[in-house]
Amino acid sequence: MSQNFSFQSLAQCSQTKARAGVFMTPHGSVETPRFMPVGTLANVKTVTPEQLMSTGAQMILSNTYHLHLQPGERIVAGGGGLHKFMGWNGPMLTDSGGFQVFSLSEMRKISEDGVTFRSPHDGQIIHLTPERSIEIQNTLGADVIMAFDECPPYPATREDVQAATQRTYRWLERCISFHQRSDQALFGIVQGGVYLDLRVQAAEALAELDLPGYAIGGVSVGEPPELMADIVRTTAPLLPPEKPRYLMGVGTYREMAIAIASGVDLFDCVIPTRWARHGTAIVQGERWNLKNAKFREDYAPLDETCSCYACQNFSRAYISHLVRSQEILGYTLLSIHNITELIRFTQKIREAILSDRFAREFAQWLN
Ligand code: PRF
Ligand code: ZN
Repeated sequence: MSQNFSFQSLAQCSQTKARAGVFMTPHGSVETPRFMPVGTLANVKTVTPEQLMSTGAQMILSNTYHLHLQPGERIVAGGGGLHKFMGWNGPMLTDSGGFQVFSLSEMRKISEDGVTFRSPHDGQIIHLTPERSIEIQNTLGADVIMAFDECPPYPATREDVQAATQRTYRWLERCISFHQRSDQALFGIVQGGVYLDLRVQAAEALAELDLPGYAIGGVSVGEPPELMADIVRTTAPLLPPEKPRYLMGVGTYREMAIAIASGVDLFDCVIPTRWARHGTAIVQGERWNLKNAKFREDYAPLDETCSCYACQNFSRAYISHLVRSQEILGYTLLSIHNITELIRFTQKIREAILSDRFAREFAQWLN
C-alpha cells in the first residue's frame, strides 16, 4: 500500500459480511464503517470545521470538478493544499470529477481521451481526462483520490454500460500510470450499471490491480432500491477484503445497513446537509420539516437521545423559528444534527459489529 496508508479489520460479523476496521491515512485514522460528510467546494455547507469535528466526522470529501472551476487548484495549492486552505486537518478524499461533469454540466462530450464540457461559470470549454483529473487531485492534496470514471445513466442499454465500464477500466490504468504522490491513495471505481455480470467482470479486473482501496460507483442514479442492493451484494464481496471499500453517493439508513452487511466500509451523501438547507431534520430515521406548524411551540430538542450541539442547546421551536425566518443559523444547526445522526448510525453499527450484535440488532434494516 502507499506510504502511511493501511486498513485493518478488527472484527467480522458471524452472520453477514460486515466488518469493523480502521483506515489509516497521513492525516489520521477513520473508524469504519463510517459516513463521510460532503464538502463539495472545500467546505461542508454552513458548518465550520470545528463544528464538523463535534459531529464525529473523521473523513470528509470534496470535489475536483467544483474546485477546478472555482477557485482553481492553483489557488488551493497556494493556500497550502486542501487541508490547510479549508482548515480541516483530518482525512480527506476528493472525487475525480467525471460523475459531476455528467450530472451538472451541459454540452458534455465523451471520447476515449476524456470528457469535454462547457464551464457553467464562464462558458469556457474544459477538457478533463484521467491524467488531468489526477494532476488536479495531486495539486489539491487530499489523502484519498478517486480514479476518473464514466458513470452511465439509468436506464442504459447493456451495450452502452459495457462500453462505459470497459472505458472506465482503461481510464483507471491511465490514472495509475499518471499518479505521482505516494502520500495520496488512489482508489479504483467499479462501474457496470445494473448488469451483474458486468459488475462481476469489473470487480474481478480491479481486484487484480492491488489498489489501496476500492469504490462502488454507478448506483443511486435512479435505479430501484432492490437493484442497488443486488449490485452491492454482488460487487462488494469480490473486492479485496484487506482493502477499504467505499459506496459512492449513498447515505440512507437502509442502503448503508445493507451495504455494510455486504462488507462496505465508507459512505458519502449530500442528503444530511442538503435537507438541512431545506429545513428538514433526520430524526430516528424520519424526515421532519421544521416549517411544519406543529413545531412552532414545541420546546423539546430535535431528538432527546442526540448529543449533538443543536440538540443539547436548542429546541424544535427555536430551530423552526430560524428556518421560517431563513436565518443561516437554522441551516447550521440542522446540518450539525443531520450529520451527527448519520454518523451515529454508522458508529452504532460499528459497535454492534465489534461485539457481534449487528445481524440481530439491525435486522429491521436488512430485509
Ligand atoms: N463515480 C464517481 N463519483 C460518484 C459516483 C460515481 O459513479 C456516484 C454514483 N452515485 C456518486 N459519486 N466518480
Ligand atoms: Zn442532534
